[in-house]
Amino acid sequence: MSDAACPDGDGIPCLWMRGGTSKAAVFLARDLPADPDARDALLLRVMGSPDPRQIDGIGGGDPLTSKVAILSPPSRDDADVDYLFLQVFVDQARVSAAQPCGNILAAVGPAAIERGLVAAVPGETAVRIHQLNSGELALARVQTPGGRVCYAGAARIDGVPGRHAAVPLMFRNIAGAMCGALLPTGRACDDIDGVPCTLIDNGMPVVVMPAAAFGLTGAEDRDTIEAMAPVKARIEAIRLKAGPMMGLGDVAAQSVPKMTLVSPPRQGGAIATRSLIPHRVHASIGVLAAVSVASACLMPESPAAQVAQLPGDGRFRVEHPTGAAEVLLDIAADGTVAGAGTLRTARKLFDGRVFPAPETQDAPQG
Ligand code: NQM
Repeated sequence: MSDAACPDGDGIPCLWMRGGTSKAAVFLARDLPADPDARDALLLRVMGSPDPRQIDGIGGGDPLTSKVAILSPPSRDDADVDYLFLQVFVDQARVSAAQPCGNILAAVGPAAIERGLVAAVPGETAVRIHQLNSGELALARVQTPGGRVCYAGAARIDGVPGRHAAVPLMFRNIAGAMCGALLPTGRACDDIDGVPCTLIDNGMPVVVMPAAAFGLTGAEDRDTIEAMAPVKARIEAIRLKAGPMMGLGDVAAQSVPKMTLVSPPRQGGAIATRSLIPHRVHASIGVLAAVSVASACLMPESPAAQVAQLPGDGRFRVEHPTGAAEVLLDIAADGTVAGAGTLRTARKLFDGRVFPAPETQDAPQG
């Protein structure tokens, strides 16, 4: 080794957090490059992308564990913190801000308190989160006995072992958050390639389709659907047509819309789902995706309504491959969804400094 300084550097302050059924690296905006291209290039090296195993980074080789949350002081008066969500693709050199993430949202309140952006009050701290991806506000309630974040608790969510402190999340005005309208085509059912689809955005752009249209029962597990290349190719062809119809433009390189197959509930819930996000099968379902699917259940022409068992109290248990996610819909007198809520848990997994892989000119290995 020569006498030249080693380029490893001092690392970047980073919190590694579980939010709901996902994991993310949480940063303060001031610790990252302000230029989005430089920031995204750095985040690819942090996560270890592109590489199916993300072996030289902290991503887990799965879209659900290759996520980033960037926090900054609030840019509007009615918020306590700004939250930008970024999906770092696993096997492509791509970072997308085109979707929000309701699971990682559960980690934002605790992280904002940990990093001193929000002052905790003894007992419970309400954190108003400005989701920069959609422009909407969410309210998180964080357990803060003695003025410190407490992650231990008795709440249980499907897809996460054990019990943890509850982080209730409330959403308002999320209809059309990413597409401009709840039903961007103006219809509750569109035919794409012979498949009845609901193109809906109640916080997350989702295409809702009957599992039966693909010869599936809707009870298949994640690996089974992952292995069905012809089914996945048909679903992707529908997605590429749905994107422009939803006002999202060419979605070939985007992580939205999500593609959700629905079938009758089997565990006493409202509906059963299997979601492609959009190329891998979700181990559960995204929070905001579950809100969109539950909202579709209320539309008689939707394939969701054809198989759903509507709850009497607005509590929709949206079944998924590892259990069910409960979504509370606040249904207005005219039948529209005025707001939504859900319960998540979150945990601080690691607080330290992350060391991005060096920049390389080498082509990624296959
Ligand atoms: O829909 C995964 C997740 C998500 C998104 C995805 C999410 C949501 O489960 O609100 O949380 O759909 O890519 O983390």
